[in-house]
Amino acid sequence: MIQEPTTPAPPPGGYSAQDIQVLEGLEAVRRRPGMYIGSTDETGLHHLVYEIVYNSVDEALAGFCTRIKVTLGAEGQIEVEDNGRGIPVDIHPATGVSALETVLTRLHAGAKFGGKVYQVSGGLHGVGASVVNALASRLVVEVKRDGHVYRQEYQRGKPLAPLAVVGETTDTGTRVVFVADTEIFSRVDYDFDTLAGRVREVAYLNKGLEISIQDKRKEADSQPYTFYFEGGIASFVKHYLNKDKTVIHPTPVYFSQAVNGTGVEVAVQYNDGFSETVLSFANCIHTPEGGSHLTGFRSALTRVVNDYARKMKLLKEDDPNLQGDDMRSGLSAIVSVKIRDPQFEGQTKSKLGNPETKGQVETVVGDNLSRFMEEYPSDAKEIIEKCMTAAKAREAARKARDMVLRKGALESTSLPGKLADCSEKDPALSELYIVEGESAGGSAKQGRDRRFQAILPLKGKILNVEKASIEKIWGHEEIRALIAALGVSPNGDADLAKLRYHQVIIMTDADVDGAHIRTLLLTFFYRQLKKIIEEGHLYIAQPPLYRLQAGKEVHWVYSEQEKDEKLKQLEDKRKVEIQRYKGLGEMSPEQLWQTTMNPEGRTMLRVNIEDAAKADELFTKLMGEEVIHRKQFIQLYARSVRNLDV
Ligand code: 0RA
Repeated sequence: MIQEPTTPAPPPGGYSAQDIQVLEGLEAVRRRPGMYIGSTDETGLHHLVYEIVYNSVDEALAGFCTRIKVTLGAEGQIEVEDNGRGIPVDIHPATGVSALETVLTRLHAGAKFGGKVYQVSGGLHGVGASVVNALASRLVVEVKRDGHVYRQEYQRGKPLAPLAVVGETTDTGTRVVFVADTEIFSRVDYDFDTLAGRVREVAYLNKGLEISIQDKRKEADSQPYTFYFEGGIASFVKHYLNKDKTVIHPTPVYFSQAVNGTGVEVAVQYNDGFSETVLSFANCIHTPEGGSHLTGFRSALTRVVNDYARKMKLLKEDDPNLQGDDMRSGLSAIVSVKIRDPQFEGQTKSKLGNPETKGQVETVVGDNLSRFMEEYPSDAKEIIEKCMTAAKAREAARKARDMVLRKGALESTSLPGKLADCSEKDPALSELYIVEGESAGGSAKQGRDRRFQAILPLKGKILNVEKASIEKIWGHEEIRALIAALGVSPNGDADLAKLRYHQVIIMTDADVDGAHIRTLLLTFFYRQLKKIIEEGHLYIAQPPLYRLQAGKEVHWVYSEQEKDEKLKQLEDKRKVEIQRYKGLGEMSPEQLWQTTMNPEGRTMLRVNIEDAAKADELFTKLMGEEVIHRKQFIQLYARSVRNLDV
């Protein structure tokens, strides 16, 4: 347990220039936490835990730690314990204080300080522990090494006393306990499932590492969840990505190899579906925007498949090469690299930039994949045939598209009949509302500002994209109306120059059906029009859940919590009339405009790639070919189906 603080005495000789620098560094973190952890909302809060866990993962990557234990305690307390070598405690020559204190108080003095100890670092910015320390009202660190137990406590980043020996031991390891500062974080409430999910992912990405997580907030003797995957990312592909799918070769192709200090680990397994799920990671950090590691993987895959297909005469002399897209259908894969100095770029800092990584991954994947093809010719043949089928489908789709184009259905001159277009012609100023159902569509058409808001009502549930082949997607009426309205065509040319609206807004009911249709649409965009999401054009409208009326005063509220709060405020005085909105169609056009569509007051959520990937995952679970899994999933989640938000 953390004890009550005592004010630290100033050091005997007064503060040195170096001390002042340290204090200023930590103060900078407290003043602008967002710069260091992204945000101070729930995401930033959870980030604190990850930073500490990553430090222990680094120790595991270095080969000295096999177990990490994460515990959520009462009053916002987080504990992370590992069985590594223990953070060094000797006096650090550059700072004059223990290496431990240096790590916890100097910015950019993360695990990499001291040079070559670590090959890689999992921390997002490599600033880890000191940032967490600065943002923690209390932090205790305990190190077991050299026969002793060392301990030091901090308050908002400042040591309360020098490092002290508090016991003897034959073990080694590091234990960090911290409490996030409520001066920085308005809500210190961790979501166990979020943390457990991430911890599980980290365990998959570090085979042989055991990570357990336990929630002691309500019951002190709750069961810990322990994650340990001997097969690492190969298990991830087999049991997670391909869980509800029929695979075309029983064992994932798996290899792990280092080149020039870069660790490259890849697992690949094809299923008989049409869509692709490739997740890439750099130092255990998910990179949904891809980057050089993914590019290297794709180009090696294309090359190896073509070479092998030629060699085995599966591709005839005058057949054209298979294209990168042909390798994607039914592909499930994980590409994980561990590199010395990861550079994260892109809109959400989730794209790996390091240029040298591309060639390194390409080499490792090229060598190992061609060896696999030689050693497992029947699996290789299945994979090649799958790619060749995709190539044929691509050709058929091109023909189908040409035909549709010839019919004029996709030309911008022939917009779908049910689109109520806006008069604005500049895409940057135009909005398209995709609305579920004819009646809601009617309200939206009447309620909108027709100068810049267009409405496209979609009939019922759109096509089940997962099961549909490419030709079917193209033939589907609702999809054709949607892409014709957008002015772009899926995959083939992902050129957004012709996109007719720069804000594409999905507006569905606030109920389970609405959530389902939203999942379908997100999945469609994710798989067929990813660019629209990547460039930040896709949004989700937020219609209110309730209308509260007290006398002449009307309030719209958007969540259960907001309703309860507002009711408390209003009910003291008057009788409040509560009306719940189930469907958009129940609102009058004026109400819809006022609450959901008027740019002056509306809230919209911008969809990022990770939201869409989650929708895609949920969608696979719900719609996947295997009915048994679907049943299990629905039973498992039936009670929380009201939270089926994506
Ligand atoms: C630097 C050097 C050594 C260990 C560590 C850092 C270390 C850091 C953390 C953070 C969490 N758990 C950790 N475990 C170890 C190795 C020094 C040596 O014994 O040679």
